[in-house]
Amino acid sequence: MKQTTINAIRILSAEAIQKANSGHPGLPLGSAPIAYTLWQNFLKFNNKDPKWDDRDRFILSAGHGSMLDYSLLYLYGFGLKMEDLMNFRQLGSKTPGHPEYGHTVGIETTTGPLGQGIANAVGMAVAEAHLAAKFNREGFPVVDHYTYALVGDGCLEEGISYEACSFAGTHELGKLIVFYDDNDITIEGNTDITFKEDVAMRFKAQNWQVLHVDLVSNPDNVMMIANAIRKAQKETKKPSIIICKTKIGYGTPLEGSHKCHGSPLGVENLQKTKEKLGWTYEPFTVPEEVLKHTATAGRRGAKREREWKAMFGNYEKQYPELAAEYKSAMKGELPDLAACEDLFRFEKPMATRQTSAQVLQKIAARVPSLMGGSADLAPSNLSDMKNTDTITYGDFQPGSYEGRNMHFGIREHAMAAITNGMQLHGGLRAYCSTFFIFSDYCKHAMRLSAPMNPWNSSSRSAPFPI
Ligand SMILES: Cc1ncc(C[n+]2csc(CCOP(=O)(O)OP(=O)(O)O)c2C)c(N)n1
Repeated sequence: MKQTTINAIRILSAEAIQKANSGHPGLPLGSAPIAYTLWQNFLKFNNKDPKWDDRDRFILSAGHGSMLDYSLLYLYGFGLKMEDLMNFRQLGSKTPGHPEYGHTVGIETTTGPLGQGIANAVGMAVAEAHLAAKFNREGFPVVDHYTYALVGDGCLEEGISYEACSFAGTHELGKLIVFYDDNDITIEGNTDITFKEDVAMRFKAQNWQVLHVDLVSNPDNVMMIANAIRKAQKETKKPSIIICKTKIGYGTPLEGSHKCHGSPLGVENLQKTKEKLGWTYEPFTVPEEVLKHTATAGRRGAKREREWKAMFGNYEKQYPELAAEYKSAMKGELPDLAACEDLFRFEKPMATRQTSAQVLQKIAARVPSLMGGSADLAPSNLSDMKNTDTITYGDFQPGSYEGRNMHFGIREHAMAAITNGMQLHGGLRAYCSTFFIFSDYCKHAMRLSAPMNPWNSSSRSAPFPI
């Protein structure tokens, strides 16, 4: 069933794009075996409870390949129906051109602007590491999951990925695993015209584990992908990038060409693709055996959630206060800050950064899930949380992930997108700061946080309002 399921991902994606007469078939066709291996064998999820706290996160950073996401969400039972795939890119459908958080069940963040997703993934891995350090106790791995992201050449060309990946390597985020769909093609042609760097050396220099899988010489070799994922999981002190050599538009007459990056294949080429892949089913039809096969992954996840809940029940008995704090944090609960009469009470007129610092300290003391920092300007922005002049809430660093003060480094763009990822993960109230003038570097990530609105706890408790 392995091969038929990989081809189901490919054909569903290509058919939906053809029907919409718009979309990006190249990425789903080339990276289907990567997505299949991950979702079928590794990704921890319960499709009946898609917001289970301890699920693995999967982020399609190359958001233009959205049909990959939608085919997976259909096949792995997240509630998308075949007619949703048939309505790809139609107004009001659950399958918009790029994946949107809060709109389609199972989408962890809004992607499309290249590079944002990988930085969001770094933020989710930060959140996981912090919450694990804070809440896990011997025998109780309450927070214990991976963050996976799939990036293309575009994400790695974007400056934000240098910032975010440098941060991730420096902070030794070992549970972050990135797949690089290395197909040498972007919109204007071969990456040779603009992107020749040695990506492996770049990531090694940033303190990542670098792994390779050659899917051009070994098409659809699930075993090789699975081995790489296992190695990535074993490395706990470094994030991992699995550089997967792939062919854009695999199986089509246009494979390897930028012509299949962002246009439907065309009726004739779609037919030829089906013939090459041995796909004999009616349009928008998936054989029953494929759905039975993918359902096994759903059952595995449901079992893992049951086990997790049983473990959490015991944790609650042994650590009632910690468990209560965990539950409150995951629900995004806040104390009634408006009722804190002294919140905006100051003894004398002060510079705004000083009043801001005073308010921050008061909120930090009342909101234990508050976590954040600055892009190397904390002493000027006064954005560190301190509970006395000498004792702080600690720094988020390797070996002290329970620290609440972050040092983002001079990386404003990634800082804002990492903060989005931290908040999207759940369990935190994330903030970041810099001088107003430098906030221009944050704008793209700030723009994305506006429609996602993960800071709004009512949208979090009813996660998929649309
Ligand atoms: C910030 C940003 N700039 C430009 C684009 C437009 N765009 C969409 S896809 C793409 C090329 C991406 O190439 P790659 O990541 O290699 O994807 P593939 O060709 O493998 O599908 C570009 C430039 C974008 N989505 N985001």
